[in-house]
Amino acid sequence: MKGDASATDIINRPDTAISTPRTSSTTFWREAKESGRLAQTIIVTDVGQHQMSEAQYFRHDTPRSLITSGGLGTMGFALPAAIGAKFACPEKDVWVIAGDGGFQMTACELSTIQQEHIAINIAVINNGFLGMVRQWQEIFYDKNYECTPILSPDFVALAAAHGIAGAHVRQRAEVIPTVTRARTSGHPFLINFHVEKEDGVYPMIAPAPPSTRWSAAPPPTPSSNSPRPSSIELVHLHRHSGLSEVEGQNLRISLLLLPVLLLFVFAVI
Ligand SMILES: Cc1ncc(C[n+]2csc(CCOP(=O)(O)OP(=O)(O)O)c2C)c(N)n1
Ligand SMILES: [Mg+2]
Repeated sequence: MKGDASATDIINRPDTAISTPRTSSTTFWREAKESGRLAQTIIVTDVGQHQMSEAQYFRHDTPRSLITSGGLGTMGFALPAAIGAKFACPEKDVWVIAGDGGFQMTACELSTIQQEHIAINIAVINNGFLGMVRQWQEIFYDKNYECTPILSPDFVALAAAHGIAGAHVRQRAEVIPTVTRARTSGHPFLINFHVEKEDGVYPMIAPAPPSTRWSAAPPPTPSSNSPRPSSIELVHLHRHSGLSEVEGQNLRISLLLLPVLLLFVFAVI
């Protein structure tokens, strides 16, 4: 499964049995384009790997056609934001693209959708993980999958419990027909995309070293032979001396002014 996702030429690669977040995003875009609805499509994403896949593989040519909670975004954003988008632009096709984790944070809004007859389409990109965090655990924590595997309800059954139609998609070949079915239904529709579990989104930025480290002993004082401390080490020294960056700066200025002050005092005496 993992190897299957390593191919990056997803437009030309042969159709395989399993769908991935990337292939879903591309086929979403392709369906909208081929049906002539691309300029009339608004995508609203949640936060996570699916959000990155959408950003990379759904090509937005129309301004304001992507609503996303952005960096430091909040899981659960997509569904309520899509309701707002549909109210603002009732003539447009509004799609939610959410992860299985984030969707569960505001899934109660399915009631609002049904109550107010809001015909938005929902794509849950279901990888069985808090995928964005899982990817970090895979790469930086030796696959120690702590708290990231998640159990979800059957999202199609959940939608049905609200009176909303839905469908499962397990194979790439099913993506386009199901997306078309949802788009043309005229009612809210939920698609549960069962995608590859351990797909990754790249490029990603590795975590930087922390600017402060807790330590029992103060760091060694730099000698005249030792190289000039870096700005990060300077932050350490200030922190260990109990002074903030600004206080340290003020102290340095005061020490420079002290000899001038002493000279002035002696001159007066
Ligand atoms: C309310 C909230 N909690 C935690 C996070 C941190 N966070 C960012 S992405 C992510 C995982 C999202 O998982 P899922 O919704 O399944 O999307 P996937 O990454 O699997 O596509 C988490 C926990 C967040 N952004 N918002
Ligand atoms: Mg997920």
